[in-house]
Amino acid sequence: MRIYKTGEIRNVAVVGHGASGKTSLVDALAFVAGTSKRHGSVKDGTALTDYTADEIERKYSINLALAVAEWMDTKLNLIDTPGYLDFTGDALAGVWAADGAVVVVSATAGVEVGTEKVWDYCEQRRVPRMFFVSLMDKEHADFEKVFASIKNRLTPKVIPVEIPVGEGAEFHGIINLFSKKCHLYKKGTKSGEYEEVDVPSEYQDRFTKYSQELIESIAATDDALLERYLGGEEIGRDEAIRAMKAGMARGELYPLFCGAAEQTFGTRALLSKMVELLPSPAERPPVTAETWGKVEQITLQPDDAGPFVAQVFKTISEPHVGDVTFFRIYSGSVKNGQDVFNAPRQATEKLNHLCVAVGKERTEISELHAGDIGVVAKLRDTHTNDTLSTQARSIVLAKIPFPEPVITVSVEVKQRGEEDKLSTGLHKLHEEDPTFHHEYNAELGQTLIRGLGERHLEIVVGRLARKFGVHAIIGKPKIAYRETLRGKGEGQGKHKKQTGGRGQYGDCWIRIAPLPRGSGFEFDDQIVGGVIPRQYIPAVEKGIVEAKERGPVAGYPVVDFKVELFDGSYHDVDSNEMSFKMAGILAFRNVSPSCKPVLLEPIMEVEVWTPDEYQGAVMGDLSSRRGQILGTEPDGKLVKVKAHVPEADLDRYATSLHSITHGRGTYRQKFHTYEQVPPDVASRVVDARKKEHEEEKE
Ligand SMILES: Nc1nc2c(ncn2[C@@H]2O[C@H](COP(=O)(O)OP(=O)(O)OP(=O)(O)O)[C@@H](O)[C@H]2O)c(=O)[nH]1
Ligand SMILES: [Mg+2]
Repeated sequence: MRIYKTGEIRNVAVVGHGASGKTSLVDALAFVAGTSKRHGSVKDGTALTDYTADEIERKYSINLALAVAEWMDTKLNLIDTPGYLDFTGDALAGVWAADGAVVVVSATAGVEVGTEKVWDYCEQRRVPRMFFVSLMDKEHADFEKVFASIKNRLTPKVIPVEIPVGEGAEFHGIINLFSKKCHLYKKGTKSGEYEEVDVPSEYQDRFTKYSQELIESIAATDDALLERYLGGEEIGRDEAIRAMKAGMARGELYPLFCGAAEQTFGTRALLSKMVELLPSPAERPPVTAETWGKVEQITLQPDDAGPFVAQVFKTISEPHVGDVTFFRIYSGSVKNGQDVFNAPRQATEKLNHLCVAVGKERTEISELHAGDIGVVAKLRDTHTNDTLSTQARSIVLAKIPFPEPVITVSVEVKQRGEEDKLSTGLHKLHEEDPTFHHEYNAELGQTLIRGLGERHLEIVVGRLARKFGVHAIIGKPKIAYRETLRGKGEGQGKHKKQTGGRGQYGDCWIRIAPLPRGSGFEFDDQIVGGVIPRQYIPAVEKGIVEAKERGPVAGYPVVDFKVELFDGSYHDVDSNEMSFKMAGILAFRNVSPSCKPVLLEPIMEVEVWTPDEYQGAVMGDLSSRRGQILGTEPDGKLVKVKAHVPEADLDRYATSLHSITHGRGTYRQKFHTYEQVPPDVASRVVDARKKEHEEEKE
């Protein structure tokens, strides 16, 4: 592959809902351009950008992957992204690394949840976009309906540049509104070849209508052009394309294309328009960054003359290779074998075997220019979202705002003794994938993993087994229950032991009283007259603090109560700290069961965003989870529902919200308070806890 200069590069993210045909499209584009020698398919497991074992087995994309299509002396870096929301972190990363996007919308399904999601990412990054209506050859394909759904749900600024000839099984050509020609695909077309003919007479009316709409939309974005158009002047093709490109850069126009990638229909026109309408890195606004240490804001121009700065937007570990790092250069150029610097990690990295990736194949290249995307293997200390620069000019880019995890499960090793391997594996997987998090919760005695969905976490567990040889089992996270004392009580704790020689003696009297929720624990020393010597009083407190970690109801920590130490006695010889600590423990154990102990559970404050047609179902579901609805309010196009829900009833809530709202609902939760568990629920918790203790003993 030859070396491309900044102006000859287009970085294009291919985004859309799951199964809209992105991977098939990327494969077809690279094949039709001639850069890839084989036309692969998702069904056969040979698609260029679905090459990992997981993807081949499941037949959908999990990781973003790169392909290249060399077309019209331009290098199109195609970034294929996964459509499933569980892997949406990679869709975001793909958009971040790109300068333009092709939003793929299925001709049968129209705009879906995943389309809206990636549209938001493109809005955040302000990348120019074009639409591709895919699967035009599928039964029930409906171009008009899809066009209307884009208009209604995404943007009124969408404008067709092509219209299909036939739909579904009849689909066999495309009329191009710019060239005013019709491309008819021949039977057995392999690489997008077509016959160019005049617009068929039965399509003349539609052609006239859409052509007029197209030229009016373009003219409307440019005053001078509009004036000439209204004056009856003809606007030439090149001029119209220039104006359209400028309009797209300002977010005023979104052209729409169509085709059937599996049959390579519509691929040539799309390739040409990606080159002509999407910006090169040099045409994008400069990005801001900070110098390392001095924290001074700087602006990076996509120019070889600038300092080398690149962002790692993906790391993937491959069998027999190790970590492979994908990076996008924002400024400067880089040579094969060059030393670069990862400033926040203070690590020098050598870019040995600098490569360009086409699917799983990597081709070594001697240099890459500003704006290009490169791949390198075996960096030692560089992870997703890191910035690479040079020691002389250490610079850090703003991080890619990866989404926060929404689902938590516990993991446990199948085989004892593999705990260390588990924690190393989880740590490595987090460095690769910032939407995956893990922690060890000492109170629960569980390792918790968090991600964007159940499918995401299943994939993580699969990787643990394959890459790190750790077999882990997914389970339900435990709930951090508490206990409290609702009544007052009083009593003694006496520890006395006489075992020949020096004995042990500690004796104390305490009063327990409840405190308001959230107060924790208070210790009140009311000893007078030295009935317990000063030096032993902290020992009594220590004993109570230790004992309250296992409450009388089910052995959970006891909170929100006060202990008054008001009496006791001691022995001149046998009393010591240890004995008074024991006395404290015994006093708490004696008195607490009579203080109306109850179980408390964590209550979460939950905010759910849903389209209003699902509001009733969402609220009904929250109520059935013992939730208390606090209120609803409109928030943009959605309704926000606020509720207090016990954490115990929120297990896998993300999954049910997804199904209730057909994937359109999102939610956020945070800890609110502890509240008493209703008696029927409490008895179940107590029984389960007892069983757990018995199992532990076995
Ligand atoms: N009829 C028809 N089917 C297609 C076409 N393109 C893709 N498909 C099929 O549609 C399904 C989804 O295609 P993919 O290319 O995997 O879709 P994707 O958007 O990459 O899916 P995710 O990776 O899950 O987001 C596969 O079964 C393809 O064989 C097409 O042009 N025509
Ligand atoms: Mg795919």
